[in-house]
Amino acid sequence: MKIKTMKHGFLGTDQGVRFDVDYVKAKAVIIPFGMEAHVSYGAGTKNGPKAILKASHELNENDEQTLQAVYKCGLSTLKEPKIPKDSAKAIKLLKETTKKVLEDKKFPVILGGEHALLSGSLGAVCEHFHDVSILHFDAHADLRKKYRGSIHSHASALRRAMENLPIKRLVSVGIRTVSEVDDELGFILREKKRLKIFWGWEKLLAKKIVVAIPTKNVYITFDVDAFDLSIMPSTGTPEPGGLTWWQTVEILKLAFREKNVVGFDVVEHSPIKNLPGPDFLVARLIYKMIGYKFFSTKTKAK
Ligand SMILES: [Mn+2]
Repeated sequence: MKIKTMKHGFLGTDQGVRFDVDYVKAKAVIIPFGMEAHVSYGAGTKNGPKAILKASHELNENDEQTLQAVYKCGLSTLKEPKIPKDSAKAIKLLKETTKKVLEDKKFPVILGGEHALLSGSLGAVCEHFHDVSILHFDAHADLRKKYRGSIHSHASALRRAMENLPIKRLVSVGIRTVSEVDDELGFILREKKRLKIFWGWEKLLAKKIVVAIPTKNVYITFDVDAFDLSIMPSTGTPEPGGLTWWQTVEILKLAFREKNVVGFDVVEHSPIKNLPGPDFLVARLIYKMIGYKFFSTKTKAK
């Protein structure tokens, strides 16, 4: 598979300083993938990657907690491909792309797009690494057997992963809505061992969450509707009672410190015109996560 990168990708250039590197030198590779085959309510996740990249151009290069210039790890952004309308084909394309990035010993960062893309990125991760668990942030469990006739729906994303891939455990954080139909609640009640849910109403302690992950290798899948809708309204099916910024960042920081995070996606961002705040939030989240991957979080700004 041939890799095509884009100029002025994640972080881009500022005042003549280029913040990205050529693909061969990159440690982290941004994969924009605005898949949108199934829509439950609000449409627009296909515009997610573009809005995130645009907002990223306005970010400061230093992380304010570690004072590290995160881009120095080596960032490269792929050109967004033409995404097939057929979900199975789209998933296959993302799987091949992620596989190539992993084979080149780089860290994949997927910008969604709808949650259904997980089967592609995680499929590649599971072929490359043994003993993988999922750390999942979401308002929804996404464990339906199928949804509105489709097995590839975003509402079934984690169910597909649990059924089709050798996932050791799924640890879901911030869940605050489940369905009784399509065997979602039934699955949750049955799969006590391979599944741990930290509900949105619980006191979400980072340590407790990270300890629940049994393996060293972890893939993080982050649905932006995990955040409270007051700070993250730009998503198709928002739910009240979600996570705050620092609460989320604390959990991520510990996960990256204690585990070998092998890749992550950020999905379901559906930008609202003339409301740039959520675009910035998502871009910052991604930049922070890359920083946590490549830099020690032991040093702190005073
Ligand atoms: Mn969701």
